[in-house]
Amino acid sequence: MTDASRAVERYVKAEPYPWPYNGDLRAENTALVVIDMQTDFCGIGGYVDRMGYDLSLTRAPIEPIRAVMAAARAGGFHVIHTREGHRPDLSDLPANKRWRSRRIGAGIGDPGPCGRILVRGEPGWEIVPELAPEPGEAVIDKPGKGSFCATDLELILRTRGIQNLVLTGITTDVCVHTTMREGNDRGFECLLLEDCTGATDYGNYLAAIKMVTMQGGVFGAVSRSTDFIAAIREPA
Ligand code: C5J
Repeated sequence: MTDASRAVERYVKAEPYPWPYNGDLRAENTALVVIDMQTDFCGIGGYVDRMGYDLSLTRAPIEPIRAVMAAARAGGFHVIHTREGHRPDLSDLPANKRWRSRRIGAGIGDPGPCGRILVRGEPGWEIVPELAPEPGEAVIDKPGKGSFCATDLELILRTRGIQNLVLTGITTDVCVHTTMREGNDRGFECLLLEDCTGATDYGNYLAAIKMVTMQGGVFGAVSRSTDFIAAIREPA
C-alpha cells in the first residue's frame, strides 16, 4: 500500500493478478474510461457499418458497460468518456488516415447516412444514447486511436489524483488497446473489462485480451464487469 493511513486493501478478481497490484482501489483514485462508444463505431450507417463489419460485435459491450457505469457512478468513481473524431475542416486528419478509410469505402470526412464520417458535431460521432455522459463527466475528444495523443487526458488524470484506469469501449484491438498501452507506459495501473469491450473481428478481440495477460500482465490485467462491480460494492 502506498498510503499508510489506509487500513483496507481492495482487489478485483482478475488475470493474471488480483487488480490493482497494490490493493489501493478507491473511488478517488480510480476512473472508469469509456472509449469511443459512438454511433460511428456501433450504429447503423456509421463508420464501422460502412466498412461492412458485424455490428453485433461492437454493440455487445453496451449493456455490460451500462451496468458498470451505473455502479461506478453510484460509488462516486470518476467516469471519463472519449470520442474519436476530427475537426470539420479536417485540419487534424492525417492524409494517410483519410486515404486508407476511403480505400475501404468509408472515407473519414465524407458524407454518409449519419452525417460526415468521424467528424465532430455530426450525428455519427455522438456517443450512443444508452451510454450518454452525465453532466460533470469529462469527455475527451481525440483525433487518433490513443486517448492520450493530442488530448488533455493525462493532465486531467494527474490533476484529479487518478492512478487506476478501468478500460471499456470499442474497439478492443485499436483504440482500447492503444489507450491501455499509453496509460500503462505513463504509470497508470490498468484493468480491461473483457465483456465491456468489442472489436470488428472476434479473433482480434480474443488476441487483444490475451496480449494484456502475457509477461505477468504486460499492460495490466483483465477482468469482467460482474467482478469489478462486486469489488467496488464490497464494504471497505
Ligand atoms: C478505430 C476505434 N477502430 N475506436 N477506432 O478506428 O477503435
